[in-house]
Amino acid sequence: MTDATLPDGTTDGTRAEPLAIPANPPRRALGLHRELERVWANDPGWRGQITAVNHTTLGLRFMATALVFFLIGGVLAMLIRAQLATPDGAFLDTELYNQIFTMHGSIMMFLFAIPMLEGLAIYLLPKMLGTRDMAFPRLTAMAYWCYLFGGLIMLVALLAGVAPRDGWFMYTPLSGATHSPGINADVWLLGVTFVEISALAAAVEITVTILRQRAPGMKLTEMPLFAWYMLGTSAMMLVGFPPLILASVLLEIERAFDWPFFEVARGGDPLLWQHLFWLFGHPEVYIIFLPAAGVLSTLIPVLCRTPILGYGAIVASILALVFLSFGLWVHHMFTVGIPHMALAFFSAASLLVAVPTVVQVFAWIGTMWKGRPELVLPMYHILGFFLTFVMGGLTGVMLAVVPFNWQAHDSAFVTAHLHYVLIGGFVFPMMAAAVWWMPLITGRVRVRGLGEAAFWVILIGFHGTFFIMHLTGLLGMPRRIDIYPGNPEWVWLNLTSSLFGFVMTIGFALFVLDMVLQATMGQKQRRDPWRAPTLDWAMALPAPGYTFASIPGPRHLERSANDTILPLARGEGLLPGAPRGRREFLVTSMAGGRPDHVAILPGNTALPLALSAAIGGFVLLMLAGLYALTPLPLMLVAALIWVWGRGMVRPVAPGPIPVAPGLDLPEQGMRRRTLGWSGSVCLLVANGTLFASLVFGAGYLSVVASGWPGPAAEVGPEALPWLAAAALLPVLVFRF
Ligand code: HEM
Ligand SMILES: [Cu+2]
Repeated sequence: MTDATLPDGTTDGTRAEPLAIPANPPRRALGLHRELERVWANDPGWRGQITAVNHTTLGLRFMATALVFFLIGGVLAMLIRAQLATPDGAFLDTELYNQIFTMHGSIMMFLFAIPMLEGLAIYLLPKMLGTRDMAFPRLTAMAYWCYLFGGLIMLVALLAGVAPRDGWFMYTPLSGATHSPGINADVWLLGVTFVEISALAAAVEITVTILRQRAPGMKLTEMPLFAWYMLGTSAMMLVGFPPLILASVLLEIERAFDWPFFEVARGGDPLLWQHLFWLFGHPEVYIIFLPAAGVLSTLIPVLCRTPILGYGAIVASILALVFLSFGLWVHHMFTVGIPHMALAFFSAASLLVAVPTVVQVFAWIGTMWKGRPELVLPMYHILGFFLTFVMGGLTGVMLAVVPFNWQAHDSAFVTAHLHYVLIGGFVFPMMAAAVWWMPLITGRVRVRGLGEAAFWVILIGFHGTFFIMHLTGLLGMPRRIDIYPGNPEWVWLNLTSSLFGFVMTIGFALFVLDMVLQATMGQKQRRDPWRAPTLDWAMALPAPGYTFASIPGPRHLERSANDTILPLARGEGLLPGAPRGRREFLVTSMAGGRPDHVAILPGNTALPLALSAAIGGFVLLMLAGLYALTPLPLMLVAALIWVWGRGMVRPVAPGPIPVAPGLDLPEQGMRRRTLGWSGSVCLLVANGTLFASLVFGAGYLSVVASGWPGPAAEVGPEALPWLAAAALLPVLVFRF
């Protein structure tokens, strides 16, 4: 086992002095570019569509697909507003209306917001951190296909009229087999869980890339704030998604095999679903908010030409939000008959979470105050965020107060609140991000005018639509009703709200048009238009798939992005080019960012697509009720995982690899704490949370459910060990 030998003879992680790594001799940039393109490019033609594993391609795919789902969710929203424009509704019957609002909410939360932030992180993080790709490119590709297939299954169900219809949070007993016959609810349970495989995979990727692949010399405490936000987000995903995956599996087993987890009469309890759902659901809103806040913390200092105020305080508030948001879930259940002590605790905790959020808001305002804000389009969207999100936050504080919550629960006031925080806290920052990074993606700049007009139309349309819904809610209008013939006091308000809804839709259409025009006809631009300091701009535009011709070293981190483009393109950084014809990048130590070893990545492959398709086969057989056939795709999954594992075993090149003058590093085969090791730790955390949720469920039912433990299920205890053994089989095959 050889340790990394640094030019000063020290080994990694033992010295605090700044890392001094000499530059590599400069080479012809074009030669380097060609060498790297040969190794990193996607396969040509349609093959490239199915075998690509590169983060630039996949990040863009995630974002483009999420945008399409946003537009579909927006059309459903317009159908909702059209229906609510008049008391007797328009053309939707109750069944269809229920399917439409359930799908609107589910699409926006699971198929738009989460994949959009994953796509942004996958596209940006390697560029911002100074590495060439995400830690596990094949996993990124599998995540994308699982997302796409899961989303398509739900979309086809909507078009076939069998979409879920029990609301985006699918409360039992409504979503149980008795009250929700047919496959509608199963589409949600299996479709959303399919998509969540993608989210967990992305969370593992993001965590490991941030902790193990930063440019040499980039300490954890000095990394771009966007990386801190994404680290907090991915940690929350690893812990927050398993409770919902477990709940969905339990409800699907109850619906398919009649095991009573949520049925009171047979020892279950419907509130168990609510606890497990909101243990995921509340953290999810911060999983959506944090990346958006990360965008603001990245753009505001650049647009104000001054360093951000309170880097440390912002990092502390991110960590506080990560922890606090797992202690609030009951504020979604204040009306279900919770003991007053618990109500008081969760109400106080829900008020408390405003503190770390406000710390960030004041840091941004303070930065704008001490800087010279430039009023360009991204700043418009940032100001739109401030106005809308702060209003949403304030109604959130109102809803955290139990007596008010008891009045407003399940009313249009709550719908208004959630749109103020989701559209204000996520969509506006994402629009700012789109305008900001479009030049990096396309190598083209936009023409002023259309985007600015779109902003104003969206802002006015949004507040016209949703501010009024606070009022209809306070006037007693419940959410999720398709007609309201007996309430004349809601008529004008709803009509006005719907008209503004269409105004907002026109605004979003203009925004998308502006982006399409920029991508197709915008003026070509080779350099960063914002004069930003972060590494994501230290490359020629549009960003190449391999990102850096040589990995930025400590000297490059101290200079502005524009000044480092050429030295890096000429190979003066570390590990220049691809002399061994392999996809290589550096793995660095977790805290100090000291170079540790060279990782070698797999190339283009269709394996991720095959694996996702096999999982999709299992989902479709479950939906069709062909349970006896389901072991077939599962065996295929196990076989493909085995092939995947085989692909990770590589011959070890003799001796360390030269990455810079006087600095040779071992490759991954000679290291124990590889990226794979870090990835397994992340998976163990998610697994541990899944198990903890199971223990929570058993504990909850044994304490609360009157009929627990209920009559023995058909599949008695004697079968369980065999089932567990069967579940272990893929792991054992993979391990050995
Ligand atoms: C594009 C403009 C949008 C409009 C006009 C809109 C409109 C609406 C309306 C009127 C409802 C209430 C349906 C009802 O209770 O009967 C609703 C529900 C909902 N919306 Fe939106 N929405 C929009 C965008 C979004 C976005 C961007 C998100 C999330 C990122 C979102 C998430 C939700 C959720 C979670 C629900 C609850 C669904 C349920 O009750 O099951 N919406 N939306
Ligand atoms: Cu909440």
